[in-house]
Amino acid sequence: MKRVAVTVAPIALLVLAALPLQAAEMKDTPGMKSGASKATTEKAHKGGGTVKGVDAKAGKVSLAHGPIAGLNWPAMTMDFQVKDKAVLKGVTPGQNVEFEIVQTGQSQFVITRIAPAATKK
Ligand SMILES: [Cu+2]
Repeated sequence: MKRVAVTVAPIALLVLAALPLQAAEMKDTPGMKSGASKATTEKAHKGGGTVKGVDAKAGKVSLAHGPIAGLNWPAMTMDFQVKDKAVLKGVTPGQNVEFEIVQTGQSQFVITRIAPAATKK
């Protein structure tokens, strides 16, 4: 019994010693950045769509958005609350936009950034 314990311990130490090294490697790898913040609820999900309506006073925008992979959302039209009403400045119905959504609670989302899509003028 004792022999088993003695042989297992050094292996466990080796594994523990290797973990910080792996973490450091991942940090330096380009393209791993988004994966690093996956666990946080503050992660911003990027989407694109068309503005259907704007309520600047209420800080709301209605968007016909495309699928949002990060949230497993299909394309749909829905209303969003914006985090800061200032981001709605210059946003008008009919505009093609790119935006970022952050989840603030269960089934609660706010738009943190919305701007005209970088396409045709
Ligand atoms: Cu939606």
